Amino acid sequence: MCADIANRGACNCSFQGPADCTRAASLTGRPSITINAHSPRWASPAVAFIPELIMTRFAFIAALAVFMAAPAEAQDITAGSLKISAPWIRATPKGASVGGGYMTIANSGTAGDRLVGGTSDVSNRLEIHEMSMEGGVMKMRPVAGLDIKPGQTVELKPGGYHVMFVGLRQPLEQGQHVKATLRFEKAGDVAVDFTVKGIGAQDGGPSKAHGH
Ligand SMILES: [Cu+2]
Repeated sequence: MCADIANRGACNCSFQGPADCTRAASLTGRPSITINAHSPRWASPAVAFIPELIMTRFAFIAALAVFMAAPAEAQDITAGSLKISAPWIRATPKGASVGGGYMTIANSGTAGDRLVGGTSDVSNRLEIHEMSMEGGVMKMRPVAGLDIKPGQTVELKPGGYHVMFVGLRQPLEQGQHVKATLRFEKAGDVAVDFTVKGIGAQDGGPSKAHGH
């Protein structure tokens, strides 16, 4: 049964016969259906008979593969005299309503600029927050803006300033990329791609009691 394909190690023969195998192979344009090994639902002969579903699923997995092949680290972004480096956001547990975003913003110009807000694809709002120790307790509060003076490099990091994705519409998973737009008084709107790092990621400084 489906010996031709099985001999090439491409079909796990979870399909029920030669006809199914040939059909599935021709649908994908090539016989390497190694996805079989990881997707139990593919093993159902009933599913295999629905070409549209197969194609949809295959296209989805292909898209996912491209997505996952994206660079692990986000690129630096230059906007006017500002350079935004290593933007990252911490992964969130299921059901979390907020997530913290961090980056370094350097101003090489002769005029100051100010981060005043932004928007994101994954949350209802994007706020600028400051964390500080108050009476031995780490607290955070929203601020209207964050100045980046001429020649200054401002670090947004756990335990300090950060952008807060408020009203998350989905959990943030490690390895994902989150698109956001940061608004600066002078540089204007700047598109930033945040890399989602692990829930325990620190990259400098403690980040306790980081909830609302
Ligand atoms: Cu916050």
